Amino acid sequence: MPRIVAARVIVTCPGRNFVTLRIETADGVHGLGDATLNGRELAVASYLSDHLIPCLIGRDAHQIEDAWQYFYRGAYWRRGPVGMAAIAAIDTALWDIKAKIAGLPLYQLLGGASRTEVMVYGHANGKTIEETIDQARSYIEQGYKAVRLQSAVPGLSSTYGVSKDRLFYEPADADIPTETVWSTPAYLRSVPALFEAARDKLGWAVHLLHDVHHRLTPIEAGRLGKDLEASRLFWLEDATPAENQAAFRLIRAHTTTPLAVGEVFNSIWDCKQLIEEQLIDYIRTTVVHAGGITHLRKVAALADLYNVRTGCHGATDLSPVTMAAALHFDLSVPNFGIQEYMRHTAETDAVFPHHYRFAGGCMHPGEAAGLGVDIDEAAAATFPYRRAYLPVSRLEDGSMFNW
Ligand code: CS2
Ligand code: MG
Repeated sequence: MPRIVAARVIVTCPGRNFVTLRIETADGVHGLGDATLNGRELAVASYLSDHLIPCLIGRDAHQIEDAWQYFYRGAYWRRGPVGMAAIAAIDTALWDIKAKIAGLPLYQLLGGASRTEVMVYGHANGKTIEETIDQARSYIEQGYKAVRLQSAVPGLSSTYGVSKDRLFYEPADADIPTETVWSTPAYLRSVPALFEAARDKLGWAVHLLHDVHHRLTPIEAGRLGKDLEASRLFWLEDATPAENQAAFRLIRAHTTTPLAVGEVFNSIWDCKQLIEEQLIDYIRTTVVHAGGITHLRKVAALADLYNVRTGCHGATDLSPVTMAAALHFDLSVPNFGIQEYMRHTAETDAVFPHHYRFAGGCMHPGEAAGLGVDIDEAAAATFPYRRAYLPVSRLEDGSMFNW
């Protein structure tokens, strides 16, 4: 049996922080898992190094499900973003090892390919509606079939999803959280015009998406969904904070605009009601934040029973290890919807050489054994950790709000 003899956590910051777990077996096969939690990276690094790795050494690397159950039930304190990201990293690394030993690309161990390629969406954003649409046009020219649109809200000094840099959007931008100001009325006035103009300029063939990023009340979300119905969005994401899953009943009662939720979820329990009551259309849970491939497959299987499709999160704060694992999952899962793809920087790609490729609006994980991604530890060491927080958001009267 492939006994685990070593495991270590690699923290690197090629433009942004990433936390990677590397597990090695007695016969020299190694696997990688992403453990990055944006703004709280060192918490997961410690959870792995100080608490889980001592229990990993000596285990049979083939026993993936048992490892998952051991670290989930064995913690006593279950669920939560830190612990589940740590479990996710172990799970992903063990799947990488198992596939390498089998000499197969991971998707072959997940049931084989259910499609030839994975449709992805890119992020178009701008300071004006025109700038946003121009950037969307450039994505369409690159072959993207789906584009997310985020435009600056007039009157606000900054808006979620609108980057300073043209292509790489990284919100974790300061070593003490940046304070941003939010106005829901101004936002609600601006979004319908963005999508009316987008359909007018870009036509109806391209899938258009939008991320509300947890900013509305349920009734405001119902109103926005109704206002956007004529623009036929592919999805409206994170319309309202989802701790109260029942809140989506109200949104569902007011609009047929498809709803996507789940990037901040870390277990099936966070989305069980949303799925079983068909309150959403896409589940956004990801490999790195929802307990790894083993748990994500269970979320997808539940979703499949209720006509909910996958739409895995794929922002720049999820490392190329997650991107690779997600693409193997996406290629195989029966109820695939779409995959988010925010390109990493060249320095990140240099630290994480990988086989996945983009072409014609779609991606494929490649045919290398395992995940098809590695980490160049010498390159990683040249980018030391640098504390960086996501911003916080306040209303104009100073009340704390949702970023
Ligand atoms: C966003 C994320 O891509 C998305 O849908 O919600 O970029 C999110 O803001 C970041 O992952 C937070 O770290
Ligand atoms: Mg989002």
